[in-house]
Amino acid sequence: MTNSSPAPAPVLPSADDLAAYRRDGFLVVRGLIPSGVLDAAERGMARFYAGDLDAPFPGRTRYDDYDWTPAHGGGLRKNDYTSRMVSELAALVEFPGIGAYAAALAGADGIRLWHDQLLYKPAGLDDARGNVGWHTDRQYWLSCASVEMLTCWVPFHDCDERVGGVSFVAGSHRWPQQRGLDFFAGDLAAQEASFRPAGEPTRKVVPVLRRGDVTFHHCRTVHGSGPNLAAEPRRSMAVHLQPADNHWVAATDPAGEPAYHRNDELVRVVDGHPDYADPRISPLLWPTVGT
Ligand SMILES: O=C(O)CCC(=O)C(=O)O
Repeated sequence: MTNSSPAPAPVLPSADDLAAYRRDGFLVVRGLIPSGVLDAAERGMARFYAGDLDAPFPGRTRYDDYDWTPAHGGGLRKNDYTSRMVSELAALVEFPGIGAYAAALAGADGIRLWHDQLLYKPAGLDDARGNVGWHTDRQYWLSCASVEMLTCWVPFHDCDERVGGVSFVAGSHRWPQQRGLDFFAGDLAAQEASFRPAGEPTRKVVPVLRRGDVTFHHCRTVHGSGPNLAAEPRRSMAVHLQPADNHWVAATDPAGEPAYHRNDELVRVVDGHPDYADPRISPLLWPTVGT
């Protein structure tokens, strides 16, 4: 006879949470991630920067085209797919509470990882080098059939505006897609002049988060973040998520070019198209095996 007790049932959104997510395009969830998972993620982040990888990533080197490398110096560090290389970061993105909560918000039967983004904002940077420009995630995911993709943003510590926490434009997931949005644009104030539809107020919210809290945001929600004025670097992981039935579609970007995502080159090809259900890149996070 084994002594193991079943894993606790994951926390799920209440009816009020679902209504708030649908109204605002983002939601704060308190206490979702246990401190042990965050402690391990901190170690995993340090191991990634030290080049201490558990697995060479299929189809790419440690750094990708848009990734931070030491040659970029002291600005924002953004590194994608790190959970496929470092086990502690895999444990964070695969923490069942994330996938279960996301499935409920997206109204999906299952949730797969789309990809992760490890983000490090150096301390005391009061210029644009640490900023994340206003953008939507959807603008980078046009080859995805699903318009209910979402992101769980996980800070590894307490986080607020002073630390350069993420700012969400409430209700912007219902706006038509705007021009002038760009993750890599540093001048947030200049961007703001262009992305707001005529007559729409801009209500920016930077949630105050305690360690263990996360936010979820819809893929069409405009968001960005300002400088980290605190004494410690801001450390976090964006876990980008897809409903399990998401699949590749032929689409064009605003410039009329075929829509492309880096996943298209990394996942296996099935019937001549990228398979966004390739478990090496996009494992099923919810339901977990045995659920
Ligand atoms: O970490 C940030 O400031 C921005 C993160 C982001 O763009 C995202 O989670 O989609």
